[in-house]
Amino acid sequence: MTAADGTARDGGVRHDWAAEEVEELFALPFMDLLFQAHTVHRAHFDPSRIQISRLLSIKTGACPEDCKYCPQSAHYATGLEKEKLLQVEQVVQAAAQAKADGASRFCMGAAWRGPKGEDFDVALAMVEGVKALGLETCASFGLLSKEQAHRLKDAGLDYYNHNLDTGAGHYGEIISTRTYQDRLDTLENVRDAGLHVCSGGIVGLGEDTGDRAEMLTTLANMPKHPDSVPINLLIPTPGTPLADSEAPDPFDFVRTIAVARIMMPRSFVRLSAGREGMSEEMQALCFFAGANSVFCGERLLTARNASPTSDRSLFEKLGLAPL
Ligand code: SAM
Ligand code: DTB
Ligand code: SF4
Repeated sequence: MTAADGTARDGGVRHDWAAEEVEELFALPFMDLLFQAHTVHRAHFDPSRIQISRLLSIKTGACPEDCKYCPQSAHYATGLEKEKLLQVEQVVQAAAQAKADGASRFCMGAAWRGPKGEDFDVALAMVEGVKALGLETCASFGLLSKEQAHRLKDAGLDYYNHNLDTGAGHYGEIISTRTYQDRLDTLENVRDAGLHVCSGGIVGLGEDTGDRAEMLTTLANMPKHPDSVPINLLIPTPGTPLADSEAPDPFDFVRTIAVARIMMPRSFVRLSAGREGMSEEMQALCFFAGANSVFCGERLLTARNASPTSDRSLFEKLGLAPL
């Protein structure tokens, strides 16, 4: 929709961000940026509630893709024990436990370029089984065709996670086995099938502020903002090309959350991978900046997550309750 001032808005939500304007947000004095982000956050959300998802790797390791950050890529010797596709009952059991632990959404990830053959039928049965427990369902299975997106929707899938990972200009430094356009096409297929979109990226891939601004601009200028925007902090994994990459400045990470919140005011912004190594104060700053979703549970897909005990204690101290 085009507003009277010529900008593309939908009920106050913009889809016409210019990269320079976004870089200006990143360049604001830290306190001004946080104040603005928190104000936007309060206008759209109860700042004391967070959405909690639980992850499970349904198929681990031996992935044909060469994403330079990933412990599961077959291109790098990360020492990860690869596993066959789990059985439907194992996944449904894990989902029931996640529900008992307070998760509202169960996200199944697979180390695939995209789903294929019989494995896809099994994955569809997993979605059906998890949905039947009354949980929201999410899948992260890689590239999807239009038909696959529709089949997932029909099986009861609510959300599909597929990240842009970084800005288009930096992308070629990180992945060579699939293009940026492949990712955008998958997101279009997901959106067109009526699934909720979960898409974000990683901070710490050697990108600069311009690359971060470019990624957020691409996300916010989509026909509809992703419902969920995961911002991952790189978990450096020995054996991957990014194992020794320099950790980003923590305040730059918080800035990325804040800018995402301002640009996509109605989306859930997820403080995603990397919480395990973050202080409580750093996490609190991220929540203040507008993050209102996390993954809980001992593990993410293969990496350790913040422990459930430390999460319980942190959420209590901050007065944060699950949605
Ligand atoms: N194979 C599917 C794909 O790539 O779409 C789904 C699983 S993949 C592990 C999902 C996302 O996890 C990636 O897009 C990336 O953003 C994130 N991720 C993977 N390894 C990571 C790491 N070491 N640190 C932070 N995020 C990571
Ligand atoms: C997302 O953005 N982060 C999650 C989920 N989507 C699938 C995955 C994080 C993976 C971290 C590394 C690992 O556990 O292997
Ligand atoms: Fe495979 Fe996904 Fe890891 Fe890339 S991020 S190597 S596609 S599991």
